[in-house]
Amino acid sequence: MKDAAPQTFYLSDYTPFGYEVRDVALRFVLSPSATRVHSRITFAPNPAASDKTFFLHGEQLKLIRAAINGAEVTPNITPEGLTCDVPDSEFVWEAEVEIAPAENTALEGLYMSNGMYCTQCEAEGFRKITYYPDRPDVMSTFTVRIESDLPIMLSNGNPGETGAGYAEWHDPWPKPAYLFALVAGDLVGHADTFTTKSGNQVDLNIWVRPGDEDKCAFGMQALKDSMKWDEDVYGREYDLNTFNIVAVDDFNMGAMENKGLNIFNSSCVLASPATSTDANFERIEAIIAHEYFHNWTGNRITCRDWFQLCLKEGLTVFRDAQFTSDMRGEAVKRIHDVIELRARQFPEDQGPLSHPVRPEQFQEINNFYTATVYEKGAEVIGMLKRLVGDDAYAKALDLYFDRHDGQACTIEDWLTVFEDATGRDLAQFKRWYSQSGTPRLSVTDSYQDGTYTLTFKQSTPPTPGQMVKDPKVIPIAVGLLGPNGDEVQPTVTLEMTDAEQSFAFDGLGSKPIPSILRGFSAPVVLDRDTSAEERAFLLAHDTDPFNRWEANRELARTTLIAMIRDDAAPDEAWLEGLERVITDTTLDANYRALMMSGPSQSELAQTLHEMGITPDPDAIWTASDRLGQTMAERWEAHLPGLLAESTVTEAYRPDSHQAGQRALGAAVLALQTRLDRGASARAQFETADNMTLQLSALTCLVRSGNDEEALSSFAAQWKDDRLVMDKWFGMQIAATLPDRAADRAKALTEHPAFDWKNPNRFRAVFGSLSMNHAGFHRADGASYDLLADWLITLDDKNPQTTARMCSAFQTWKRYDAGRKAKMQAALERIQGKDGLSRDTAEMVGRILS
Ligand code: 0A1
Ligand code: ZN
Repeated sequence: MKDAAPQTFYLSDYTPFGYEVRDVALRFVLSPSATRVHSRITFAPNPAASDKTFFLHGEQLKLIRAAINGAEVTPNITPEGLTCDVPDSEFVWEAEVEIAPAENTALEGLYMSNGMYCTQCEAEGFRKITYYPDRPDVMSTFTVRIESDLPIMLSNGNPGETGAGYAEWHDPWPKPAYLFALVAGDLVGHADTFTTKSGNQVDLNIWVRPGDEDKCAFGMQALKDSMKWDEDVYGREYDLNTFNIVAVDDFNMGAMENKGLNIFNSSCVLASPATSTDANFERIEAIIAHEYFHNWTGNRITCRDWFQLCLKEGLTVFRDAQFTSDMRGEAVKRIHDVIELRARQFPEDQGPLSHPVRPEQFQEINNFYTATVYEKGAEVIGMLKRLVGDDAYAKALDLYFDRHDGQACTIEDWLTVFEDATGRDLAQFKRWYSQSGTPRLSVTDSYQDGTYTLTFKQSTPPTPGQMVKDPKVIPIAVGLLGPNGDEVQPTVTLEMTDAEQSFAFDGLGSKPIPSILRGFSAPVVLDRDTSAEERAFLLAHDTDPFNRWEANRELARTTLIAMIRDDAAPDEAWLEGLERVITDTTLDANYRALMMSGPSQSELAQTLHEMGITPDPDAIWTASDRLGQTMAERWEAHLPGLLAESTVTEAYRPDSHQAGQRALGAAVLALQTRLDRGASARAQFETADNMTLQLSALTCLVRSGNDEEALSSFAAQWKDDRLVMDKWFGMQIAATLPDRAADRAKALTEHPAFDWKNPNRFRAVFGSLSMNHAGFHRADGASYDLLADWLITLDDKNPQTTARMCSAFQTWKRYDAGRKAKMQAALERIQGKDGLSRDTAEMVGRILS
């Protein structure tokens, strides 16, 4: 109900809870529409708190009874929770509540998915299960008893007694309620074991619906690799005798790190060569690692309050990126991450949703699980590591674990650890956590008498609520190349702290060519007036693989912008340089594939916007298409050879070597399809024995517009596999010609398999529509209207997913007046909906502001 003004929460208002929780015992008697939850909680006054109000969160609960020290009490109940008079020394609170998991479509709290009971408590879902101080700084041990006639009943911690119709669990590690989990269903387990470095044997299990057993082996290996990696690299060992993963089909996010019982969106754990692409395998491996790594960075050390979300998420994303880098190669991982950062975080940071890595206010915390908190949060840690060096980073992390194990911490605690471990003052560095916006870094150079000087200027444009920005500490990794391509200055990290600052390099024989921001050493936009020759030189010679790729990307971007603005021809010299790279068989295939992929259409829109130019989605599409056609025609003679070279002859393996070959093959096939009217793609589609090849061929056919037959045969083959059908729904919208996207999406919403309450299916259709840049921005506003209609429908059932998907409109202000007005009208229509959720209201309000 959209009644009173929604409450805003502020970081500066933090106060500790008046009571400590000594122990929690829960008993669940499961039933779809009337589950009973009995709680028995020992509270004691918290000596560190002055406010002794006894407030327990609780939403949508039916209180059956409550007692204190065995005597019945009648608390004062509001829609948000309850208050009650309590003794001033330790006491036992008991409550019995009733909830209806089958009616819970928001997928927060205890809900049902295909007959299975499942929970999602982060951030504030536990309050929909029972009355509790649902805040991360209240930590306790939990004992759980589940009663039902389902064969598998799981909760956190170690298994206890099990008998007919019940199972007990005990988690000895104090945790906040957001890490609570319960699962019950008819599940099959894929079991294994892992022996920790100190010799403890851990039972591992991946629990899935019957029929999915053959899709667990990869996830299990990823889990074991993650456990070993965290021991080897961070010295962190697992701390229970059981570790369970459960796959669930209805889930709002990717996965959740509940202590000892990780719950995964099935799309993020189930994998098989026939049904998953190489990209799926890599993502699954990374998410399994991410959730596992949370055991230390998130669970053992958690957040004091939700403003500190980046404390666990930034660090855990950073750790999972290190893991993927070790498993699959550093350069390619870094390039992938930067592409993602620019595609998702930069638009957020430069638009109406911009917020600091550590936000200082929110209405609905679920709206802050963002690319800024996660990915920019990880970039901030990468910068910190680069500034202090690897050894100091390792020392600081050891100190962090020693000092804060078992605590709920803040960013101040985190930075103090680094200050204590290194003697550095991080006061200025802390601005990365408090100031939003993407800094712009401009650079000029000069050379005289053997001294080369780089002069940098930094500035950050204003963002909502933050008009003035102070200079940040920016680590700028730089190397210098001599005219013959030799590296005359290996990578050094310049530490920029002022608004404008110069750095000199002495003793050079001639003017060098600089390679700046190597490895993308800071999340900034680098402005440098560089000649195409210099970029071409870096494309040919840079010893830093990231910057070599970046030089190519810049050349592609410059060419595309000239094509868009002036209808120019693609740059010949660049295409020649790129041809040398893609035909260089000494280079990694993955890397060559990345070189072949130019900036996406939305990235070009972003660049134009940064240049102060209104992006025209149709012109961007036309230029991108024309460039593809030029490449295809120009490289026609190379394509068959490249296709042959990228053909994998061994049995399918989802490793980076084979994945690289297939990625190169897909890039080449896209060009070949432009020349042979889809003959090669059709042949590959028909003979493919793995999803990567099948889907890349189908994508080419969809892009060519000649796809009806292939789409129906794919659907006929995979109609019973929901995860593959998500791909089918999504790819035919994402890859189709722009003028067909909205109609296709509309038609697919009428397909019998369009189960819109399932977030994966909803996202497959509408996430893909918003990714088809020119299709989403169809000038008549058809896509905007369709998305708005469906967001209005979904909001009643699932506010969280609705709110997240509103971000498709976050860039509305950058477009022309016609499109802008249509997007504004769509947003206002959502905003005007009766009974709009708090989640969606906050998002739309911020986007429109
Ligand atoms: N902590 C999880 C992500 C997550 C966040 C919120 C959720 O429900 C609102 C679910 C999952 C992670 O970082 O993986
Ligand atoms: Zn996480």
